[in-house]
Amino acid sequence: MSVVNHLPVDVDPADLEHVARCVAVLAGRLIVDERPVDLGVAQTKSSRTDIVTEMDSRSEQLLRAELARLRPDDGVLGEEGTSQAGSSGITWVVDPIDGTVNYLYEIPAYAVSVAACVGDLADPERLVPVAGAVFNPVTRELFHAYAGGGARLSVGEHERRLEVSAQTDPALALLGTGFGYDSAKRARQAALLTAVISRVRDVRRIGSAALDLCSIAAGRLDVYYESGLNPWDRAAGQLIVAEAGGVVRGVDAEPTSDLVVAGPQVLVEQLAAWVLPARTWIDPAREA
Ligand code: LIP
Repeated sequence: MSVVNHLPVDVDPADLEHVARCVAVLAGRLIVDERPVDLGVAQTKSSRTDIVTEMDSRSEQLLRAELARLRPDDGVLGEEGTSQAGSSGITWVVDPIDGTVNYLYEIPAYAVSVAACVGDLADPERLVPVAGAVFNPVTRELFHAYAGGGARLSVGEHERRLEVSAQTDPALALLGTGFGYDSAKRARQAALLTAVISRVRDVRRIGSAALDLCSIAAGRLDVYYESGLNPWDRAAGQLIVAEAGGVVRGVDAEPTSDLVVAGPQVLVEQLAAWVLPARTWIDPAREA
């Protein structure tokens, strides 16, 4: 059954996409235009390398305020701590700066990711996106989609429809992946990559899951996998891949923090067949 059937009756996903685009661009401009010259690390989270800057917090505050103004009955879940239930059946899942380490190092590969989702806020892993936008404020590329409406890339006045890669041969596939903030887990993720790297064309580590997924939707990467992603890292991007004709799965049918694999069906199934048996490398606690 299409996700559109889960939408509250009075909600048009195209309207939600419009809101996602507007607030993503607003927050994107903020993090570029108001970046302090001496930007530093404001605090750390799960490890010394899992950082938050003052602009992550300011971007999330702006997103929360704009969403409250435009959609007062909706809920919001944000990376920097916002978790607010709504009464409308729609929950916004936002990453105020996806690729925060790139932002700190001024590597122009970071984005604001905003997704309108249906589902239960108490079970964030299973929130289902119905509209979303990912904005890279440096390239000014705005990736966006709503359920059933297709995926697009807008840059200024120009807009084009997105379609995933037509590549079917894994040996010619450009693979995207990423690593977590826990050093022991990174070592296991690297071990897993050694089992895959000789079977693909080459590997790219962009540093933003939202931009990785949008690169899949645009055919700039052929296939992608990563473990350890949070709902805000992937919500908008996974809808944009699906609306560009790709598939996004996890260990089972649905993507979760355990694993996300995205791309054209053929490559996703092949990559999953390589990655899943190696799951114990990712998390020794898990049965193979
Ligand atoms: C990042 C993800 C990236 C992953 C990083 C980090 P953040 O999100 O987008 O794919 O490899 O470890 O999780 O922390 O910049 O929002």
